[in-house]
Amino acid sequence: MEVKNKIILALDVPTTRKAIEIMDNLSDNLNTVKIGYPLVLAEGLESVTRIKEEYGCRVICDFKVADIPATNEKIADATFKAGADALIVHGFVGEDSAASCLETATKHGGEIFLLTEMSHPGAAQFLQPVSMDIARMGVKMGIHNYVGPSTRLDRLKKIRNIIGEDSFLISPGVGVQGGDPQDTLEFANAIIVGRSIYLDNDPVNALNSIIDSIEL
Ligand code: FNU
Repeated sequence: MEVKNKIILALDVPTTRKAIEIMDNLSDNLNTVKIGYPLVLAEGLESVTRIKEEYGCRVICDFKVADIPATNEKIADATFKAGADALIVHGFVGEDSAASCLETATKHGGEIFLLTEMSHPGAAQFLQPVSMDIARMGVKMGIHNYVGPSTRLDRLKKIRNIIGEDSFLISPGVGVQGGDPQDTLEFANAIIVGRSIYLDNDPVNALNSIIDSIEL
């Protein structure tokens, strides 16, 4: 997966109209976006289909899927039918649940990203003690793509060591949550950025500043 400028835009905006307004200004410098519950719960999975059709970009659906295998399969099926290219899946629910998403993704020619450790402070409470085991589970399952935190680079480095150089690691937490773009890219293949871009008075300039700050 080649991510243009190594930046994935998190489109956590309340309407498809707003997402389109942002993408009209930024799409020249991006080829991958991430769409999650804020937009899809407001506007439906049509928002995924629409963004995909309009910009031809790669869409990663951030649904942090964490249910029993049978339900995960239904969630994954609906997501890929809507046009998603990839789906973010929680690892803590166990191998069978993640495998169900992986199998469904493969059936649709899509991919999954396994979420290891999250970027917010609360991730240290329950998730952190098992996050490296989740990464190891992913390797055992043959999963290629992972999500890890830009807010704890020591942990991101450990995740990279476990999954190996050939795996694809994307990292949220850059900007508002405190992570640094260039430092994160020492371990991650691409960064996920949301508010630092779409909340800026000048999103084009905000995106360009991040691009300028990183070595491509
Ligand atoms: P921004 N996100 C995250 N941390 O922030 N998917 C994680 O550990 C994780 C995520 C998402 O802070 C978050 O939901 F697994 O505005 C949001 O969509 O730059 C984006 O990454 C970060 O947004």
